[in-house]
Amino acid sequence: MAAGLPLAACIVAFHLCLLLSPSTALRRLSEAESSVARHGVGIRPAYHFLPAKNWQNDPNGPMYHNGVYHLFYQYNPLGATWGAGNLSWGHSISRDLVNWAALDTALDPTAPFDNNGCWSGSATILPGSIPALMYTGRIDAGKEVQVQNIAFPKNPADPFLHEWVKPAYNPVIRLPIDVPGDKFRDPTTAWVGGDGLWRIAVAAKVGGPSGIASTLIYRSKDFRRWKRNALPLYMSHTADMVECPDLFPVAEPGVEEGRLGYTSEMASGVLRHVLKLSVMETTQDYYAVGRYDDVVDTFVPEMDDERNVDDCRTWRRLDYGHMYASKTFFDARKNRRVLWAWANESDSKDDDIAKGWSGVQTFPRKVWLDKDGKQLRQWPIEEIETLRSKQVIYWLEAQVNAGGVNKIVGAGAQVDVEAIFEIPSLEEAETFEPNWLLDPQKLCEEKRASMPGGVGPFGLLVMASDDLREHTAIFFRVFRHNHNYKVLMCTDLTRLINPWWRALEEGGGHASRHECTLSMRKTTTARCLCSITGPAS
Ligand code: DQQ
Repeated sequence: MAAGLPLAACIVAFHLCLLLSPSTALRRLSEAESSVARHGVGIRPAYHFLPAKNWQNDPNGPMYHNGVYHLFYQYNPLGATWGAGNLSWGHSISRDLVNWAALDTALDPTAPFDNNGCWSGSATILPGSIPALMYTGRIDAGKEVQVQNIAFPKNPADPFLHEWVKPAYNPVIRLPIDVPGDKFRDPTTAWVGGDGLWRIAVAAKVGGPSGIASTLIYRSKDFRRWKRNALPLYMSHTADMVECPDLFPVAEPGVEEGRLGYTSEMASGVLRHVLKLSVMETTQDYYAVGRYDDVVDTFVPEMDDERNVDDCRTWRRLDYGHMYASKTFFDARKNRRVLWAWANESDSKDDDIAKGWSGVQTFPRKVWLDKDGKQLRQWPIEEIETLRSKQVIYWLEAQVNAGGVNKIVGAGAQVDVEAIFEIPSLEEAETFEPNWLLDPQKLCEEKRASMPGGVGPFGLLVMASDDLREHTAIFFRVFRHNHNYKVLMCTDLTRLINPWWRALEEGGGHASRHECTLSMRKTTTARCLCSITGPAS
């Protein structure tokens, strides 16, 4: 892989650390891979979590329990494609959220109440330190019926919780009469309200096929018998179907994050919550910061003017690009909230079958409320840095207004990049138009990597061929906004030739037509951390 720098803006110094080498544990799993063994090329990601083979999608039931992190995930044991009826819960464990060991699947579609798939759900740690998994069972009853089930560890004293049992009294929540059979799923982690009752939220479309996208609340005293609230936590008349809801508390600016606790702990100072929804029609995750009332169990988003409470598709995006069905958990080891999400890639079905796997989990990220009190901030957990073994530092001094590319040699197929750009003058920065905030991705599409601007684009070309015909641009632009500046970060994948096709020597020439904004920051210093996986060079 060659990496370079398009110097199209007024940067005078450029500092780049390339930090190489994936986790040995992950690599060990990878090497067992059929695809790598078959083709002898190291094209599997090694920084990101993925099972040894086959399809994975949503992260399920992440938790920290008795000194061990657990990650479950939607997994098709039978192949590299989705396969709705085959879906199981894959299960891996870790001491540090970085090095993972794979266990047998925790839940398989074997019971009458889940015979057509064990779909997404969450973990809750019950009093007595007993973890419980709540998940959607998909029943083939002539037509699809979704229900909510529960499972417990077979041996709660087993430190790794290898085996899980599904009580025969499942389902614990049946399909409501006003919800279509295929629109009732994805229970959240449970929490306790002021009345001492458990609550969970479940995504549903209420009122028939053209009903209302809702997040229903169920309450229970014993975690077995659940009763639906009359009012949903939230509903949208504009979105079609929402999935994988996630409700969690956020610390007000100035309140120590460690006091946040689990969703059930309404620590003083925790006055606000975040509701995250995955919207099926856009396959994107959106969130709002707002007020959750635990007497009536409703969530009222606090909106900026240009966003719409009812249309959750106008809410803030959790991220851009290929990222969906995210889920957080409270990490009691480090007193932080950690987010996982499915990176649903862009390979075709045929490519997935050929390579033998599909889907990665994003890095686990720490999330917290920004000091503006309106948006979340997030950053890969610090443990990720332990994957870095060889550090390569570049200082590039250049007068860059003329544009150009500096080639960095010696980068590997797996790198973390930290780049610092020093911009001596922001005089030329263009004015930011407020409505751009609603869709920064569109802004990236309109102002492509090749389009000159006031300050920017500047950035990195990664996964680049020597002649630069093939590359992925990660680029920045600085805008003037209300006596301050905003930095727009974009990736441009339009010149990407899939490394998998390349590895197969199919001649290349394909281009994935996708472009996205990765983040919008308010500072004049863009700190970016990119993890890049490519074919072994
Ligand atoms: N994926 C699961 C569903 C969920 C969807 C099935 C979101 O439970 O709604 O694999 O990606």
